[in-house]
Amino acid sequence: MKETMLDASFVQEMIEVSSNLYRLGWDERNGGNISYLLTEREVSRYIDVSNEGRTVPMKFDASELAGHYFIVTGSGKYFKNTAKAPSINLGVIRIGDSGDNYDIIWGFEDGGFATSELPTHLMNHMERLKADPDHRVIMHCHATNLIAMTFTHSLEENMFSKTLWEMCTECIVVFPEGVGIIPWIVPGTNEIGEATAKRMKDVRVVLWPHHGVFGAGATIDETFGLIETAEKAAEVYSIVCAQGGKRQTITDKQLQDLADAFGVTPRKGILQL
Ligand code: 2HA
Ligand code: ZN
Repeated sequence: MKETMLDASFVQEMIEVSSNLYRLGWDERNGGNISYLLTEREVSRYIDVSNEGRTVPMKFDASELAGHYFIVTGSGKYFKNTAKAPSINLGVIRIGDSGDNYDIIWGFEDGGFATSELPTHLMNHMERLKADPDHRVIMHCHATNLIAMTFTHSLEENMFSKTLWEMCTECIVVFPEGVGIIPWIVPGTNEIGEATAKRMKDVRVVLWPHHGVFGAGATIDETFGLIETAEKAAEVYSIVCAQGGKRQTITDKQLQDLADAFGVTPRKGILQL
């Protein structure tokens, strides 16, 4: 029997990760969105890519990504429902040659569209592809403790990054470049996309204060793992504060020793040695 799109590993990965994000409480209601860059070869194994599909206009210039394929979560769709109705909650899109529209070539079967955060996703993909030729995934979620920290902690990036590094030994190894933080901006806009993409030039985790987090990576697993690690550090921070604050910590010298042992370079200006 011919394989269908539902057999594709990238569809299965999207289902698994949306279910995990929901189960962890980071994507309530229609919260969160994911986009995953695919090759034409991966897509054409399951469907005829010469079909134009439904064309949807976009209000920004994505011509750098013309002809690129992505599997994306749907606007207004609930991660809770992805596993039971993948072809309604997910879609495969191809960016049009003019860069100001996309074709839906699979999915969104109820007439739906790609995520409302598509501007941020595509702008982030453009930046991350320049920084990392293996880049493929952008993931947004409402990670609870990271959001909470944006109310109680300084929003200065170096201070925020340092606190996360201190909360779990693995953090500096997983995100040695630290985190980016943009100002509060209305979601779904080109403006928030531009601000996020600007930070994505040199970091793979960007916080949206009082809203959530964006992560970037080469695979779904790696990107999820990155967000999971930052959120775990934020969870430890919440518990440390609830227990009355730090009495001891990982020192700057120990953080540098960790970086040396794992061959990573911490963002300059954070460790005071
Ligand atoms: O898709 O998370 O930021 C819903 C959101 C918007
Ligand atoms: Zn959101």
